[in-house]
Amino acid sequence: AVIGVVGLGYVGLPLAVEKAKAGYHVIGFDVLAHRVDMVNEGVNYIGDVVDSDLKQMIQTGQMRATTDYSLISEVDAVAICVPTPLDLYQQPDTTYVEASGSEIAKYLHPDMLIVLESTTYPGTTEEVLQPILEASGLKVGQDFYLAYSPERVDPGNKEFNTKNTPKVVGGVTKTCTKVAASMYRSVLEGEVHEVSSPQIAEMEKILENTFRNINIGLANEMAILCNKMGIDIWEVIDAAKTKPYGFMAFYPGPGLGGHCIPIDPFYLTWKAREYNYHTRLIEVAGEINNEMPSFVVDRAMKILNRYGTALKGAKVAVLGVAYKKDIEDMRESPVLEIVSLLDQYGATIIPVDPHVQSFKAGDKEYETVDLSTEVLETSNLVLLTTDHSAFDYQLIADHAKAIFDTRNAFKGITSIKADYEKL
Ligand code: SAJ
Repeated sequence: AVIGVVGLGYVGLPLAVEKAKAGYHVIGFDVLAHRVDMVNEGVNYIGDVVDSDLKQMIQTGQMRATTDYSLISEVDAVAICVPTPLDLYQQPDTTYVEASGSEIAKYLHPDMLIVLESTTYPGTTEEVLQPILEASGLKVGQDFYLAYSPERVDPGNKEFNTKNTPKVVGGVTKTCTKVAASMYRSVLEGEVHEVSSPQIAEMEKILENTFRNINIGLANEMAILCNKMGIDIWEVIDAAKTKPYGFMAFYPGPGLGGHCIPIDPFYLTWKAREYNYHTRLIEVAGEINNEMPSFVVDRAMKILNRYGTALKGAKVAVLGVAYKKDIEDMRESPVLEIVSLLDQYGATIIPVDPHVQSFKAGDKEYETVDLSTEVLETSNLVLLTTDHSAFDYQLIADHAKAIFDTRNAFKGITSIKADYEKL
């Protein structure tokens, strides 16, 4: 059978490789020609999330990519893995889903399966995608099958990947659910959990990520309070972790990054308004998480003041700009806001990140530099914002003047010469 994957990004590319490895012929679709070219050269531009087998899948002809959506007519099933961002007004932007749906509708044929994988508000599959597909004249559940199945890619996770992570599938009709579930069972190793509608599957994904967002917000609020009370929040969390049931550790940090956790809950907030409901918990957690960058800069200012050094003119080494450890993704990274704030205060920023070459923060471009004793010794303050494994924490501890650690990254380091403080 031939499977199509629309959208060759963080979700689509690994999924396409897994489907090809399972023996399907895979056609990857993307509107970005340079991405299509890179896939057809076996070049993986998504980092560790994509299995190294991409090149082999291309060489054996098992997988190929194209910008020509008319090839949808050749596929038996298609997974839509396009972005579902929030627009400028914090409203869900489903234009990519709609555009993909319109393209697919042009080439929709009997018995075809379409699965939406993009994280979105409950109702999208049936209210937005289904009408676009049925405009073809084909009827869902009879002529073609439509389901929703959320992606659960966790960048940097060495244990769980596209293949072994359990998958939830909800079809518009029972037949749709069955057809979709059997397609996933033929590709994935993990459990395929069938639910009674796309809305259940859409909502469970939002619950997963909202759960993380709110609990990170709790950890951040506790960190702010513990700082005022002179209590080590990290020791508190490690102690709470000894409870073997009913507690799950989340940690404070410099803010909430990534293209999912900070964004997905606001899909629910937006939809809830339709029912005149105000998702207060989500909004308050969002306020707390969004406050962390300025909290970090405020703490940095206080440390520098101990040396009579104003932020203005201070040299601040910012260690780690990716949104979380050991990945190169910068999307929504809270460090971008921290860098922009430091710049506004007139600090000189020395960005260090082995996974990121250059980035834009505020309206300025930055090039990262390598970590060196020179960088450490000439900086007034070292801000540890992303706890990459590649950093030599002992070197930093020995050569930095002052360190503000937002990730408890030095927990393994016993001797720290620098003036050390953590979140
Ligand atoms: N963070 C904290 N404290 C924590 C955990 C995370 O500050 O205790 C921060 C991270 O530094 C990062 C942000 O939150 O900036 C999000 O990190 P994350 O690990 O929750 O998530 P993502 O966005 O890389 O991927 C998550 C997946 N991760 C986990 O569940 C661990 C998974 O929830 C989803 O598959 C994915 O979002 C998605 O695509 O929805």
